Amino acid sequence: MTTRGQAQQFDKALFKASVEKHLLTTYAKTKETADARSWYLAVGKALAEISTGSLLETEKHVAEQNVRSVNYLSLEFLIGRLTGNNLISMGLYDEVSAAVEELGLNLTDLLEEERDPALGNGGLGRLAACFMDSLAAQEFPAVGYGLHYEYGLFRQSFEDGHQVETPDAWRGIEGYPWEVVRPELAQSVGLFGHVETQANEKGEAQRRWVPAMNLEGVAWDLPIVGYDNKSVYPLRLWECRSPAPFNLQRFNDGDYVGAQYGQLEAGNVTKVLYPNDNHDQGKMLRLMQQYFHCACSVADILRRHAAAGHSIEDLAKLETIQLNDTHPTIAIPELMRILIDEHQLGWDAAWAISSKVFAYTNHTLLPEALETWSEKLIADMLPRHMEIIFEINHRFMLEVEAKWPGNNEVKRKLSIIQEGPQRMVRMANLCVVSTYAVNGVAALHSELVKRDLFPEFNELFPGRLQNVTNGVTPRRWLKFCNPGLTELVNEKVGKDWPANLDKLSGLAKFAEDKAFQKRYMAVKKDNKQRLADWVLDNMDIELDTNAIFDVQIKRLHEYKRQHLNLLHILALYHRLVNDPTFDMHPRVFIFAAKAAPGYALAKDIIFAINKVAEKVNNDPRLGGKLKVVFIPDYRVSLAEIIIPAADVSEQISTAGLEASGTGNMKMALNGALTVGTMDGANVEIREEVGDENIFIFGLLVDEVLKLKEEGYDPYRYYHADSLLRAALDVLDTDEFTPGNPGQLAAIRQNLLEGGDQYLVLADFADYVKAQARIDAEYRDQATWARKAILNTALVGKFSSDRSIRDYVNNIWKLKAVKR
Ligand code: AZC
Repeated sequence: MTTRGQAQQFDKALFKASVEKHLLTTYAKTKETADARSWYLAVGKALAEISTGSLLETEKHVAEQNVRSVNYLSLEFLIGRLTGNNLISMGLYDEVSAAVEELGLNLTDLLEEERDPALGNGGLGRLAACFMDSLAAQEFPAVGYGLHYEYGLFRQSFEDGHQVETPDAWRGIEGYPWEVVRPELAQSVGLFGHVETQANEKGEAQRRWVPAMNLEGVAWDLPIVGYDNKSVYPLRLWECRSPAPFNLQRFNDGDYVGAQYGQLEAGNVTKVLYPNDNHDQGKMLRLMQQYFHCACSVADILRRHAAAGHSIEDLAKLETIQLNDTHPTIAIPELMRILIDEHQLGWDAAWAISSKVFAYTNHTLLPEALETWSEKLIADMLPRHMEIIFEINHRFMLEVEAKWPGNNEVKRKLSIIQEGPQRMVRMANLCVVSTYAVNGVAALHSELVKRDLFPEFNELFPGRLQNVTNGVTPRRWLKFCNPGLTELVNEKVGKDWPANLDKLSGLAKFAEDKAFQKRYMAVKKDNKQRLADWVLDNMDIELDTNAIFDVQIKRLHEYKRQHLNLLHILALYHRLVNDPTFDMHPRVFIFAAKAAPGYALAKDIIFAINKVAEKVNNDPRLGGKLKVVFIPDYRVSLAEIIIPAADVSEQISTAGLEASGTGNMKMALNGALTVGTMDGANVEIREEVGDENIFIFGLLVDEVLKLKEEGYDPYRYYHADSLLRAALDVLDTDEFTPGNPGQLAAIRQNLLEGGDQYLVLADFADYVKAQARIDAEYRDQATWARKAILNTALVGKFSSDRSIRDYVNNIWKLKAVKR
């Protein structure tokens, strides 16, 4: 087979020499003193030598083509381990495996030495990583811009069932072998201070920001290696270094600065990733992170643009900036400031450029995740930006007045500034007003964005609000993580599906083929064994691979309803213990999830699942039919083991609240059947795989709204359903916390007295029914195999390559640059 990509130039002897050189000179180890970690580091460095070379060549090549690029701005990139994935993209997996074997090493073991770079919280950050992978795979010119956090998402362990958080120093002492520092790209970032008016060269009044202090932004590049091609794009992460010595004169001019500086000293701006998913906390240091990220990134984009010889007037022709949620919104006034104050463009000329540069992706309808910043905070930290935001809003309000004359209600609703005792800046409104495209992340979500979140904006700016359904990279989420299935698929549909996932549909014709069903299920069994081995080694729990592996892996959040899953487990437990006529196929319920450290109920739910697990896993009355496993420290590398082993994929959010979901796509691709609500991308997964091959339950979006409007009463369901009552009431006893009744009562209390905001009780009965269908259908292995195969075959749409093509064709308008 002829290999393309990086593999062409690979020379095994040279590579081995490079590994040995790095072992000695970079990591100061001899072959005798080297441990597995130093070998992994040396292999990583040797590979990074290749990718860094390609990165610089790609950068040069793209700049010479005078083509349009996308700049993906995100506070989070949850990339996961790079070594295995990059080997696959470089086409070097087998070659390097052979090379390290000659050095007396095992590649699989070496890969385990890599610590996940966990520079994101959940779906939004992982999506950014899949998108970078798909941009590089299809060679659409792109730069990813993020932050170089010293500590990624906290590491999670359990102490007596409670979540404990510890810092995640992902780079270790030696640093991360794949990254390379780019000192020549450093940027200076101002903060605080005041705004002056000066006369410019033409004698006009010109506003100018005089920051009170400056931060230094240092660029680190991680290579995003194009699959089976020679392009490598940068993921450029900004590290904040201690600011240059303080300007005492300015310090003495304004006393408020001193106060701010004290806070800054407390921590470097890029010290740590904020651990909130779908929740906005409004902390000053977070705003500083956001501005620091945007200022460095915008400056770097303008630097590239100028270095390629382009004029500022052509910026929107050559660059587009995608805002991953509102976290990088401050990039908008930052670009306006630079255009007006530094390039001395008039407002209209600046706006004409800026409003054609930015596009915005909305990832959530949850009100607690929609960012607002206090006007005062922005005005203190970024006084010129606040002026610009006011001006954008002023002009926008004139547009609203023209469209709806005299309608103050609509003005209040749409205004970027939210009035109140404390005026707040609504970042989502600023985005919708200032961008040329706004997209939701699944068809249903995008409809709700138009219908419920931004209906007037949709009227005012027809066509601006769009949909791009999310996707996942098939390289990491099938080829890399599931070698068994990959081999089977290669045999049936050929080897080019990782670059064209629609090819998987060729599997459908084997869905009824008994021999193929057997082989497909044997692969699943092997993957379940791999997970069972991991669980035995790390948690000392034995799992039966004949059981149904039922998986819910995602951040812990009430709207995702891990507690609905728990109530079902409690119902099964109740029936197994109390109803001699009840039988079920053995099932293992697998959870993995981190809870935001400040989210008390989410932590209560983790504790409850852990306590229930302790009891049921050791209860002889259950005859081994029920096991519950909460795997600690959920991360990308764990997902890579869990997902291929899943039989059932739990996607059970309250309808209307999960914008898309992407774990649902990964599990369907790996042959798990979804039990899910009509929410997010579940709706489109059902469309693709067919209603017979998915277990849909629960209230629809409009039924949820109607029920809430009518006045939802959780007690109605509690009184009407004895199984539900049993499941809830046991939480008030000491069944799972012997001697300590009431330790799990917060969940029951929240659902009953607390009003059950997420309608867990309303969906319980239908969920139990869907689960019973799963139990029945799994017993017929041929039927189950057929359905699982069809899931793999029919989810080609959910490749992030397709998502990126949707962005490219409908929003960014890029052309591929093939190297
Ligand atoms: C998530 C959504 O909750 C999830 O449904 C979606 O699949 C994912 O984004 C990618 O689009 N949102 C977040 O992680 N965070 C925020 C702030 O929305």
